Amino acid sequence: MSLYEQVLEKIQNSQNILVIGHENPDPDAIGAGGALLYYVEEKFPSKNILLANVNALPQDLFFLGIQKFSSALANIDLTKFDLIIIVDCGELRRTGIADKLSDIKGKIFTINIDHHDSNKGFADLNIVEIVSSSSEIICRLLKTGNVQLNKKISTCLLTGLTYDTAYFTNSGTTKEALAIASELMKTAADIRAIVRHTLKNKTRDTLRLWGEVLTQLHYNNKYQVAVAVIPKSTHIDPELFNDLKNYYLQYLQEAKFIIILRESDDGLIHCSLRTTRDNVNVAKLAEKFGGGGHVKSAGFSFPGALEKTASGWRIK
Ligand SMILES: [Mn+2]
Repeated sequence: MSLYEQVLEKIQNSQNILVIGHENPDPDAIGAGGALLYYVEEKFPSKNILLANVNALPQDLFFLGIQKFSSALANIDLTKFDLIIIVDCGELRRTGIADKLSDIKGKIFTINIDHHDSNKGFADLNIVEIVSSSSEIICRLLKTGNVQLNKKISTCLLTGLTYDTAYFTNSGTTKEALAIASELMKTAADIRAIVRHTLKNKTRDTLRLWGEVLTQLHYNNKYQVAVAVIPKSTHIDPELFNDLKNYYLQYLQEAKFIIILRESDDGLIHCSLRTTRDNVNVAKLAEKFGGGGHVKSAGFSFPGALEKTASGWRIK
């Protein structure tokens, strides 16, 4: 039996299913999780299924219409479930409840569905494929089960695929990803709603914040790296910051890779690394500092604060 068939069989044989995405969920975590949720709700109405996260559902994704969502994952009693499916998490800690999940190991069956290179397979059953998005994997899973995709499921999946390929511009934009996008369009995925709600949804304040960050962009000639700094005082919503690092800063032609340093309220500096170059692997750099991610998109965090100096910023 293939891994896909095993996942489908586990779902069929479970009554209470919990689907978890990574903290600060992005459209792929919610899209992949949401598609699973809709599939189970429609195919098995008598089962209980919940999509849960340690953070809130981003407003940009309300248009997906997901109702069975809880942002109280940290307080949920995991022993009430007989199957836990973790989507789009490169490492267990990305769930935000790694300790709780370690406690139930061997007691409750876990499935890990993900597309991050760094994923070492932390669950009882692991489907890790280095493809455009977790949504692409869920799409293949549902096709294996001959699931008739409808508008809700297709829109969820295309949301994840579109977002993780940076709207079909990054290296995840393979012929397979485009073929799946085309199939999802045939099953009524609402690409116009996806673009309107997740891309063309910026406010004047957002553009001004981006302007501030871009104005202070540093460039290091020796390493050909561009560094953007987002101090705590910017009060930038992490969601607004995602677009900046995933799209706009990558338009920079001269940089081998970009670094975004974001200071957060918890005394940490979050360092995001992005590259569009074929010969640069930012995951390796992130791993050196205890982080991880993809070859082209990775990150790590460390304790510290940003201090403004006459010539720019320094880390305290
Ligand atoms: Mn993803």
